[in-house]
Amino acid sequence: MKIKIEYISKNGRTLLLAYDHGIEHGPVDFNKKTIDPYYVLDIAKKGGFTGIILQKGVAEKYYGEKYKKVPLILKLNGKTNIYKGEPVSLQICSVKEAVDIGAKAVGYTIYIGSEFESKMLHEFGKIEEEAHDHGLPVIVWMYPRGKAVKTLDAKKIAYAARVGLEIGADFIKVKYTGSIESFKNVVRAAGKCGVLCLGGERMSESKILKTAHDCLEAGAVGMAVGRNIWQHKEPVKMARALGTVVLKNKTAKEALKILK
Ligand code: FBP
Repeated sequence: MKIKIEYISKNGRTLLLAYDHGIEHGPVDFNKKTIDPYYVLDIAKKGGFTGIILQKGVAEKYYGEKYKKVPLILKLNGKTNIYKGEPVSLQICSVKEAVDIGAKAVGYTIYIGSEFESKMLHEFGKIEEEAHDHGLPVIVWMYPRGKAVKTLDAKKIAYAARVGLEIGADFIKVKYTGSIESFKNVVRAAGKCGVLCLGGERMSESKILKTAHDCLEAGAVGMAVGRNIWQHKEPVKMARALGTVVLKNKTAKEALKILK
C-alpha cells in the first residue's frame, strides 16, 4: 500500500507539535495552562501545524471532532524518566488502536546504543509493517542513549539517522548537530527517509528559529517541537513564526518580525 506521507506534510514540509511530555518528563514541564491538553490542541489548530503528537490516553479523551483538521500522530511507546537504568521504551498502544483513534501516522522511540536496542528494533519492525499495511507513515525518534553512548556527537546522530532508513521509517526525528555542514551528513545518511529536527528545552526565539532555518538548509524536511511552542507566552504567534521558516522558507530574521 502507498504510504500517505502527505497526511502529515504540506508542500513537502512537516511541522509537528509534540505533547507526549506527560509520560516522558511528568507534569514538571507543564504549568496551570499547559497541563490541559485542550490548551495545546488549540495551539496546534491555530498555529498551522501539520500534525500533533499524542499518547493514546490523551488522544482518546481529548482529540475530538473539533481538532480533526490537525492530523494525529499517535506515539506507540513511551517511558517515564523516574527509572534511571538503561533506556528502554516498549509498545503501549497497537497500530490498530491508533487507527481506531484516528491517527494519520504513528511514532516510536528507539534508544540506539542502549543494552535494549534489539528489543526496540524488533518491536519497531512489527509496528512498521502493520502501519504500512494501513498506509500510515512511521516516524522514529532516533536517540543514541545508554551507557555505551558516552557522548552524543554528529557521527552518532548520523548513524542513528541511517538506522532509521535501514529499518523502514518514513521520517526520523533527531537532535540538531549544531552546524549546517554536520547536519548535511545526517540528512545524507537518512537518504529517502525525511529528517525532522527536534526542539528540546526552551531556548531563545532567535535560537530556535535559526535552528529551524539551518536544519532545513541542510536538507531536513521539518521539525517536531513541543516546549518551545507551548511554554511560550504567545504560543500561537511563536508557532506562526516557526511555520514561516519551516513551511514558507523564510529566514529566522523575517520570522522574528511576527513576534515583534
Ligand atoms: P521538545 O521539543 O519539547 O523537546 O519535544 C520533543 C520530544 O522528543 C518529545 O516528543 C518527547 O516527549 C521529549 O522530547 C523527550 O525528551 P527527552 O530528550 O528528555 O527524552
